[in-house]
Amino acid sequence: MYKPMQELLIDTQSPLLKNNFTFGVATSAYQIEGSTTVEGKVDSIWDVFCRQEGAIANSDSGEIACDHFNRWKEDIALMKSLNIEAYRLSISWPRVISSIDREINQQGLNFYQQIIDCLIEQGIKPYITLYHWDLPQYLQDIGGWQNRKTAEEFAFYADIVSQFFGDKIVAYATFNEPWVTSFLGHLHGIHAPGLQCRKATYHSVHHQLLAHGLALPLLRKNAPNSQHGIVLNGGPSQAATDSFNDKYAANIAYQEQWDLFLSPLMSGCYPDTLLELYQNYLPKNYQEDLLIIKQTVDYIGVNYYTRNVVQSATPVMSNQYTCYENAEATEFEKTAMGWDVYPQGLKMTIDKICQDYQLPAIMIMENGAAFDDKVTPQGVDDPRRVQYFKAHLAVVSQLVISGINISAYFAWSFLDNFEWAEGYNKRFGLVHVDFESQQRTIKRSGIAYGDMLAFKHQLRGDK
Ligand code: IFM
Repeated sequence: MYKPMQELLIDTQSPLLKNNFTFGVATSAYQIEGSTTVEGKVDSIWDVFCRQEGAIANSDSGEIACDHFNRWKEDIALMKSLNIEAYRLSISWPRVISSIDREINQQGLNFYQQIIDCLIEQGIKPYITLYHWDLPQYLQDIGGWQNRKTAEEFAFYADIVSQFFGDKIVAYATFNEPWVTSFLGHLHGIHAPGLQCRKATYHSVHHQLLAHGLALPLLRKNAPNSQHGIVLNGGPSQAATDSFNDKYAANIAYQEQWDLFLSPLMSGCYPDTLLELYQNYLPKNYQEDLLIIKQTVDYIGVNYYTRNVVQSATPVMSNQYTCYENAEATEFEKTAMGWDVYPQGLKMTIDKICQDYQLPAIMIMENGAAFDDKVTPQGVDDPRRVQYFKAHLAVVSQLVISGINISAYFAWSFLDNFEWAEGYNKRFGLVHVDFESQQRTIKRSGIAYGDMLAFKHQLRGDK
């Protein structure tokens, strides 16, 4: 009998090896699909942003990406060969709703339907993210997330998608990492739409939260047996020094990453400290929306990669006042993104958010690392990624043993893909992609992930 190597989850008693825990892989539409102008798909803000000179490393774009639009069958077969239990993909809004007049693009819906049906046929559970950053450009043209109407349009889009797929989807996520869209896209200007404005940032936060709140009842009506939630990102914020200013900065950074979202979502109010600083940047009458935003969710998704080491900064411009910046932290191993490998930060983060809020189940919706992988005749040996997963899975195990309700873990990412402003240089995949030939090669980490799942299924006596 085939004996899978069990190098990722050393503790064979781990609760993660039980049936009620799900292991998956994740991707997002713009990062893998390519075919950005076919079958009625219109521009997203990322199509437009990538055309701006200097916006993306190496002038890369998602135009071809992993050509998943044409290769999805092969990709699902690869997933199946790795014993993957669940696949978290995102739907491209501009593939599905093609104009400001709410034209529905049936071809776009059909594209996702074939994928979802194929996943179900293969016994892989589909998880869907409705917004993974590719806002239709026609909405950006009326102000994007700065305009309340975008929240209403999101609810319409969520309604259409969930009417179409209903309960076939195990879990819907309204938003992926609204912090990133708001802060990297509207304050730091390094993501689409490339703005640098504090007011735009807080409007974006509020309107995404409102969109979530407007969509949730529709999702529940259309897919009463699916789980519904939202996915946030971040880690612990640690002050670079013991100075009062750095500690203050670290606290604000933490609150903007977590409390700015969790507090309205779970408690129906924005955090006092942030209101004192930034109330004027929120839309007028924002209070009236708080009741809509606070919906019961079935889960909170957490994307964890690293910690943030923060120091206080001098304000740059009055309208983009930012009191903190990331500090260079040197003592930990770094990934190719320059991020510290810091598995204990996952525990610190989850312990803290569970202490501060009454949370439903938690799903780790993304976790992973970029390294400079090389293909050799022997394959792609990525021991540091194997080690990264091993260390983080040990933490997830610990958290579950300590009584925290974590029900799923998704590795980011299934395939090497378009890493936003970094282009194709940063490889996060369990599967290596040669972007010239589109050749896929399963990395050692992918084999290890597949072996862990083979072991789990053997242990559980699955066929
Ligand atoms: O690639 C991204 C993903 O789109 C969102 N979460 C973080 C990943 C790595 O940067």
